[in-house]
Amino acid sequence: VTFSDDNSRVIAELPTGESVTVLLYGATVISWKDAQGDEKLWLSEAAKLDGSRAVRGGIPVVFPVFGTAPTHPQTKDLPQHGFARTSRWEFLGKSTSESQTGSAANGPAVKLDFGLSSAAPGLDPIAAARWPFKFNLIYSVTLTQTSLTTSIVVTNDDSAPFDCQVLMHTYLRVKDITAVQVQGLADASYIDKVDGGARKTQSAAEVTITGETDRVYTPAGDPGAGPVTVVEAGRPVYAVTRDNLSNVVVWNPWADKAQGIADFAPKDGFRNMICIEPGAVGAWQSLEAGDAFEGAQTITLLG
Ligand code: TA6
Repeated sequence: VTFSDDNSRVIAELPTGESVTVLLYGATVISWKDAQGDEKLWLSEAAKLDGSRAVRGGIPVVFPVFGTAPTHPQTKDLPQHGFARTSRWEFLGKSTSESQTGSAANGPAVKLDFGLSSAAPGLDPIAAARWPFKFNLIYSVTLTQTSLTTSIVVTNDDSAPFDCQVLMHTYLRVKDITAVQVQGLADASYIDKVDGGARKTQSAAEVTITGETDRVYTPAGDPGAGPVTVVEAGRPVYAVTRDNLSNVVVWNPWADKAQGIADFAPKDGFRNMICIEPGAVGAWQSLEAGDAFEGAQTITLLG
């Protein structure tokens, strides 16, 4: 497993060729390639990677608020999706599995750890000014030959409780959005943000994307319920499983919205992406002093 850690990103590669690139700005995964070098994430061609604004694409980390919460006293003054994705995280180090277990059965794996705390020099100044709680985040990115796992641990280091939301805003790459079906959300309740926040139930077994789609699903069963599967032209491509993240947001801006997003390029790039975003955003996670919240997603490559 090799690493290059210039001053902006960490790149890890497995001996079998798979790779992941994480920008320290936002601890944003900006690339995940399979052994053939095929990119699995969508990254806008106009994405800023210089720390001047949140990355458009890859896997932005959303914390402590999803969207905006104008009626929530603690987070109402925060920018959309919070400040984790606009802070410079610290690379805490890596661990590889073959050196520990050496078991071929599991295949090679590498885990990269990133940290952000209220005391961090790279913290977005907005955070300290508008969300003055003591906290610590550890974000881990684990690459294997067939999967990518991102997990987060939020710790309340304050003497007062705080509420937070967490979400991994994953932009999955697809060949043609019109040939995509999302399975695993049948019967799930959802909030339709394209229809004034109306509460609905997913009746069709598959979700298809035929226009702007922005839905916060709460699948039935426990937060670790079954996978959400992205099927393309009849072939399963990605399986997204969740650990302690009870919501899945499905988003595609479609043409008009993409046209209006300055850093969304090319403008027809909406045809090549679908956001499947595991998170804990349906309710506030209330952390008492010293409490911790942990959530994870695993994206498995199928077929
Ligand atoms: O996850 C869906 C969403 O909340 C959409 O409503 C849209 O705003 C998207 O996130 C992108 O948000 P951003 O702040 O990254 O432009």
